[in-house]
Amino acid sequence: MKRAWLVALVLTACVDRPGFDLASVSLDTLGKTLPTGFLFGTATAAHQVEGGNVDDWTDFEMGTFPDGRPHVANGDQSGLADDSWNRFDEDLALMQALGVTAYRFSVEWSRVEPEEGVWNAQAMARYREWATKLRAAGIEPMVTLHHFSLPRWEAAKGGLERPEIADDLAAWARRVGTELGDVVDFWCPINEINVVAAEGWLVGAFPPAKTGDTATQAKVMANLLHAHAKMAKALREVDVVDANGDGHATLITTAHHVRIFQPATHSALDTAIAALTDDFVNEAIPRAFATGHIALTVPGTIDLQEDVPDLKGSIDVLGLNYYSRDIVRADLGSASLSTLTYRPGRPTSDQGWDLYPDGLYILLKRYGAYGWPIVITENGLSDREGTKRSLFLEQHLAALERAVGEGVDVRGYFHWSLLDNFEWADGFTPRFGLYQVDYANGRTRTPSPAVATFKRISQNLR
Ligand code: GCO
Repeated sequence: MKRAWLVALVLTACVDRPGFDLASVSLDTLGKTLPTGFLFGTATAAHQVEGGNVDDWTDFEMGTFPDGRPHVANGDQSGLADDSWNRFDEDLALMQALGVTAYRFSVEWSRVEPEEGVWNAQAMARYREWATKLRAAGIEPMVTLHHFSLPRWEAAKGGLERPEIADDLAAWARRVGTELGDVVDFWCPINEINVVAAEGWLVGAFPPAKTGDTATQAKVMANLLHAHAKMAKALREVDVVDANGDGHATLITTAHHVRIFQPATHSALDTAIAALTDDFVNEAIPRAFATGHIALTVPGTIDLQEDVPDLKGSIDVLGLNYYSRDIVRADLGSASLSTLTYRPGRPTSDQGWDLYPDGLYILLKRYGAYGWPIVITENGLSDREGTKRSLFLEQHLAALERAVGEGVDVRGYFHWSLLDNFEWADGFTPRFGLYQVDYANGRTRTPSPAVATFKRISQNLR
């Protein structure tokens, strides 16, 4: 017993170990050892910033849970959001002031295909204009094709629960790839397969707001993995123009949400459930990309096995979205088998998320072993006052640079986000922007202190 306790302690200590000395992070040198051409950018998603979108989220935002609570905190609706649809030039100028070399944004399916088979050429032309302007400004566009929202007509057919969603998303990818392929090389077919399934079918915080339906949660993940494989194939077929001349007409990534999971106690049960959670959330998806076999298992609740040979080789780059760490307490009565908490006394974001830069280092070292080049497709925090973002940025970049120094092939970092925006079920309260948006006053954009930090780091990059 005593020995087991000691082993657990040592293991936990290992997980915690690579603490780094903050004093050693210097803005004079931060980023200087990153590879030439490192993509240093920001990320957004259409429904969160554009404004004026009409999709399944629009309907969800107007709804309530059975107990009367609004689906979105404070009854917020995305509405005009940041009005970025009409302010691209202004936002591009903000990016230039930051010194970004890349920008990840999503193309909103409901805008371009508002009714099934009915295409809005003007909307597509606007996205084309954006990609063209970005490229002219020396900013590499990365385009996401599904970032949580679906056209109403697609949701009405059954949305992500239907296996046919894979073919519909592939047709969508084919269309966008055909239209934008000569100005876009870098594609992210689907954002956060694990999150969209968990929030929609386990937690119930996203449409269709189902809870504890782990069987459908797994099915949705599998449908989206099928979709990814088909979307990647379609993009590679239609996008044959190498827009930036780097030898790749297409680079396919994903935006995989990863977290650090640590057991709340040294008990065998907490330890086992933390390991299981880690495997399901963090590993199952990259493993499917690596092997062409989907294996989603949670003892007693989920058992889904499928061969999808086309998944193997369907990413060129592994994109990771990293935000925080969870402390896992076994809770065998709940559908996820666990309750997630945060360690007390830690620095946190406004939403209480543990700010844990070492986690980025740990995960980069781990995912580097798969052999794909890695891009951090999202990393950020809610910080309304703008007092923590600079340090957050410095610490996470230092963690990344340390992993690169130890041989991990990391090609880029995208900060979430360029602007404050509509944070899904949490509405407009959390503020993720490098630029703060004043929603009561013309949606004016004001630089947070981290803008200077970002710019400083960008000047260190080659
Ligand atoms: C996600 C999304 C983003 C979020 C961001 C902050 O991870 O949920 O990709 O749309 O806004 O992560 O929570």
